[in-house]
Amino acid sequence: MKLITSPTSPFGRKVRVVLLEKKIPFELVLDIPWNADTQVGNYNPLGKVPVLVPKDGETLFDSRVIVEYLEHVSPVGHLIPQDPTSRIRVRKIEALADGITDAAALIFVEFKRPEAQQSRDWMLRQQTKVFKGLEALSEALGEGTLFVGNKLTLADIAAACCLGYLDFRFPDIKWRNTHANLAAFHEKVGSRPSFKETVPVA
Ligand code: GSF
Repeated sequence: MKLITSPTSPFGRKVRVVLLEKKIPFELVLDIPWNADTQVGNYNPLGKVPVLVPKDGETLFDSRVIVEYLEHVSPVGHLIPQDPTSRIRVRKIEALADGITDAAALIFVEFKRPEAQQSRDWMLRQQTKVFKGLEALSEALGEGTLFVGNKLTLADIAAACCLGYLDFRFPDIKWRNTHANLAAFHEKVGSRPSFKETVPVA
């Protein structure tokens, strides 16, 4: 199967980490959807990465649909628990982490527009989501070392990709100073080979 993503996409990173953790072989196709020569629109009408192209079967997007699919095709290293309560909790943490990432990505895109066209109100609105989201993420982790149970889950992967993205695009957000538990979590999960191999590069 082929994974189409950009080298910096936090959502693409989430899928790459899942593929690596589940030891599913894949071909990485790098495509930056903002570039004029992008082919992403041929696979996803929304023009966004990541996109998964299985050997046989339908092309899939977005990252949440892709990880659900990967969980079905490979029984190796389950990342979404079977038990409904834990499963919903994992997916909720994923939604929270993805939501923070989305808000941060929107700020980054807004920054790239000419200064006169940038909306301060819009950026502040997104910034509030990032800060409130981080508080909620920290509260959800509490004193634990992982988000749900004592085995790596999709919740941990999404959260670590989110924190890694903040480090990459917004090093001035000193989230480690305000959320020591997230710092310890990121240090531990980020040291896994799947995370080291997928660190975003500009
Ligand atoms: C978000 C994908 C996304 O925003 C998912 O896959 O989970 N909900 C989706 N992709 C961005 C790149 S990034 O920030 O990861 C993207 O492809 N943007 C191009 C555009 O035209 O918006």
